[in-house]
Amino acid sequence: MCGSCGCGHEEVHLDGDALGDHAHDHAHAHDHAHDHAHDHARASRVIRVEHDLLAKNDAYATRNREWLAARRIAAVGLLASPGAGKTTLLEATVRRLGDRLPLAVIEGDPRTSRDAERLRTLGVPALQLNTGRGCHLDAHMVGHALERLPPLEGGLLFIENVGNLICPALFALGETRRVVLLSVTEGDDKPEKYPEAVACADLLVLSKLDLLPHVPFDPERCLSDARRVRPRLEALCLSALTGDGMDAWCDWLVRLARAA
Ligand SMILES: Nc1nc2c(ncn2[C@@H]2O[C@H](COP(=O)(O)OP(=O)(O)OP(=O)(O)O)[C@@H](O)[C@H]2O)c(=O)[nH]1
Ligand SMILES: [Zn+2]
Ligand SMILES: [Zn+2]
Ligand SMILES: [Zn+2]
Repeated sequence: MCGSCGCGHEEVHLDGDALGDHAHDHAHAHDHAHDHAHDHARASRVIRVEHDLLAKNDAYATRNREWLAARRIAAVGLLASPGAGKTTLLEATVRRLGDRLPLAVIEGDPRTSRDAERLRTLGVPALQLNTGRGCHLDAHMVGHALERLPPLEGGLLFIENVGNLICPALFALGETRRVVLLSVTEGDDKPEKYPEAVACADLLVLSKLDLLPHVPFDPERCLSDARRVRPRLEALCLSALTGDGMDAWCDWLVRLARAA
């Protein structure tokens, strides 16, 4: 995880503003040490730092969860490898649900605002977090983004994590539900290789279903491997491109928003 992989938070930006040494006038008062593990000399110290880092993150995640619950906002965290189709799925979702529910998006990418811009083009409020060399969003960054959200009572917030199936799995963001996306072009062995990504998910989405005839990918194998990691994991197959499976996805989202 990032305590040992060395990915830093010094370069984090929210819609272009540096978060690294910002003033502390935000709602969720916190100290701003921005812990990092620089001491790799002893494994026990690294483990302790990782533990502290995750405990601190969990505290921020709890605050985010409470903030969202107080406003009846259902937040959906999207976790997947780079290019799995997260933003394309969000674009297709906004086209289908934009008239039915208040929607907003927090985008996470190392660089660029491209994903947020793609969604803003569709008229949905979208904030862009840039993590620089950091390989995941954390609850503190997301807390700052929440403060900039327009009113979203009773609506749905999507949080697209940085494309990565490892570190994002460890950092709760305060989401109501987590969705892991695996595209059929990635190979059906990902649940076995990345069990943490499956273990932290409430729903598995197999994306790019339209490409299934062209690639060796066994959905049954993928699903049964995933359910060995997380028994009774819900799953959907869809193509954001053709619209196949999008109704079931949107129904799942609407049910979630109604329950918030
Ligand atoms: N055939 C097909 N291509 C898709 C589908 N969804 C996304 N793509 C393509 O996959 C590529 C990556 O899509 P994105 O939505 O940008 O992927 P992402 O997961 O948001 O990528 P990052 O944010 O960079 O991690 C693009 O070329 C999309 O057009 C799909 O359902 N079918
Ligand atoms: Zn990392
Ligand atoms: Zn802060
Ligand atoms: Zn994206």
